[in-house]
Amino acid sequence: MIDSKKFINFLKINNISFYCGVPDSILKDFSNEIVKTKGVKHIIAPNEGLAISLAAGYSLSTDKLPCVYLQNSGLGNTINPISSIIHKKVYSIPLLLLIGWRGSPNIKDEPQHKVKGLITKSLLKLLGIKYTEISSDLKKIKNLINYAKTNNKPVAILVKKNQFKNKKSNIKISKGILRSDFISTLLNLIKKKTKIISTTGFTSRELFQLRSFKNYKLSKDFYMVGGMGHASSLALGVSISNKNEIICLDGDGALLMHLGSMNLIGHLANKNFKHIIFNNYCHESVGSQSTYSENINFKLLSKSLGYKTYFRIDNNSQLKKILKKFLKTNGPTMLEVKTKIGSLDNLMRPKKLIKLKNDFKNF
Ligand SMILES: Cc1ncc(C[n+]2csc(CCOP(=O)(O)OP(=O)(O)O)c2C)c(N)n1
Repeated sequence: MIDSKKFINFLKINNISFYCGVPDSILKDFSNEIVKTKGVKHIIAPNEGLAISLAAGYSLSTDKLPCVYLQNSGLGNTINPISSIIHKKVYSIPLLLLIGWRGSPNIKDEPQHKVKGLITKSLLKLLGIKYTEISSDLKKIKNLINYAKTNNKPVAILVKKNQFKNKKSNIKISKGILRSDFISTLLNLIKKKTKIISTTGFTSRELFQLRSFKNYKLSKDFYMVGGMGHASSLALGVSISNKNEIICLDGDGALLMHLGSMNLIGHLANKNFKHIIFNNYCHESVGSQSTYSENINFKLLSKSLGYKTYFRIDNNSQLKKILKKFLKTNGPTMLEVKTKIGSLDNLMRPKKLIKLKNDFKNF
């Protein structure tokens, strides 16, 4: 097992002191450790493509090697800036990628990770990125870093599950209501034919678990097990050609990942579209790293983009009253729910995805 603190020290010795990326559960300990490390610059980016561009800008202004960390599911977001800016045949900019390798062969994982896991190495090869798997043999990594510097090319280190030691991190104290309390109340109030599209991470897992255990039979859900940041666009696509009420359950991290979807919703969505944001100011599902969303005014943002109304729930005492009002409005409407950190115990994961899809379509 690799100790994140020692690994970051090793990178420091190799003159790497700029980090940016999108959080990942495999790299949780690593990113938490960077936050504690003095003398480094650390930026949590809204999506992996932007992290690449930030790092490229840093490299241009300092001539030092930046480190970009990401889950392999975010490799898709990096392909454009890597192939059209960073690549040896374009501007030839060196980067060190640290990639959490979900779905790596022979390790049990979810279907959405299996697909990307199997093609991760091939994708890196296609992009011309030399890589190695992390190990305690730091000489290999040192050689890779030197290769990036001398050839002005991106290189990558792949990290499988449980390769970084997982130290306990302090649980943040936060205000608001529990996501699961909100979902239970919502499931009791929605109409029979309402469709819910839920975002990646704990939101989909909690919705699935509450449906399964409490046997709420009304409505059918579509769980975005992958495709982080795409729930609202998928929901918009469903709503345009469907008369039923469509509710998108989103996270602040996921919404910020592809914020352009809000503009489309404001511009195009019909009155059946309702957008709920669980704002806990962090990526709770992968370790509660900040999303920098404390200062966003979702009221002004949603109104300026064409949403008709905006509601906010801060605590349990307001929950039912405001939720009922929100459900009665004509969309596109936004409801921001200040959500406190904490999720159901023994969280389940949506299974039998093709059946779930067919149920959703046929409902
Ligand atoms: C493209 C991509 N990047 C990173 C991840 C890893 N990931 C899964 S859930 C999640 C956090 C989502 O944050 P938010 O939307 O705020 O929801 P919360 O976890 O707080 O409920 C992240 C970063 C991913 N699944 N896909």
